[in-house]
Amino acid sequence: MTACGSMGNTSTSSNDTTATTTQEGNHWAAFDGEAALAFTRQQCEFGPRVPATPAHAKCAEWLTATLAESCDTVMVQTGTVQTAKSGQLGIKNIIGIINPEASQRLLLMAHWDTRPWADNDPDPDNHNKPVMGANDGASGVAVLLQLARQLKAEGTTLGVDIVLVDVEDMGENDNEESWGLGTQYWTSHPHVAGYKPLFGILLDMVGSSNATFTREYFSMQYASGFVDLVWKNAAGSHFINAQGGAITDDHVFVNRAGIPCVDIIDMRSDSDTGFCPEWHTVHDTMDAIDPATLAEVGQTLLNVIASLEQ
Ligand code: 1BN
Ligand code: ZN
Repeated sequence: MTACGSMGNTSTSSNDTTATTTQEGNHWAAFDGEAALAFTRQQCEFGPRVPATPAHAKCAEWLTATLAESCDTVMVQTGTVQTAKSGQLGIKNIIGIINPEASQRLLLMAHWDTRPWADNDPDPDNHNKPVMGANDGASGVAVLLQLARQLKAEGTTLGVDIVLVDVEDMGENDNEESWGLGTQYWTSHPHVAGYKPLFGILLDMVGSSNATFTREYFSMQYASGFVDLVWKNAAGSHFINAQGGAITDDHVFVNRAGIPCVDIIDMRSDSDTGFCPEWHTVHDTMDAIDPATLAEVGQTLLNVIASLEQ
């Protein structure tokens, strides 16, 4: 296994929370992991963002306002989805658009909802308690909010669309279609008619100090050239240049809709679930978030954007 960040043509900064590797010739300041950590915390301060709760509604307003500080246009897509266990639910997909006139576009996604049930918790008494989702939800959103802020501050010629999808995490085992409901709604109701970015990148569970980001199976099936591009631009030791497991995450529905999409997700070959120990437990809290990992993921996105600019 090879850590891409240690390959040639790179330069490294050693500050704790910007401990990332930038591609040579890259014009960006180092991605600010502490700022992304603060965005993670701000989401958690609302409480679990379980659909149809006041915390979810308040967080939607905050996300919309925060994206509006950095994006040229913000759209909130509303709709209704049918969940596996909780009937029909209203959704909000929150979309920030940077450089709307640019024809070359990159899609960036993360889910902002959190799971109503900590049903992987070792203690069965917690199975009906909600997940805080510091990692599973807030971490990916936080990296994208900080990325948008940096793009606004430093400028880019690329078109960038940040799609924060709702109701990803109300699925049930052995029912693939029950996951990613906000994304499934968005793929059948794109925010722009005929929407066709170059490709997409999904962030999911990108905040753990022990994260391993391997080349996820469905990303390789649908979008291997873009997986190559992302891993070539990867910053730091959490990106492992090896085949990973398969997961029906939001990117699968995006790929099925004809947009190549790569999942950057922390999957663990040494765990029974395939994920980190906090996954779908009441322990998915700020204690499990490491700003250095957030910085590596954000820096990787900056490197990819630099490689697409011109
Ligand atoms: C990822 C994080 N997912 C939920 N939380 C998606 C998933 C789909 C997980 C199927 C397990 C099985
Ligand atoms: Zn989840």
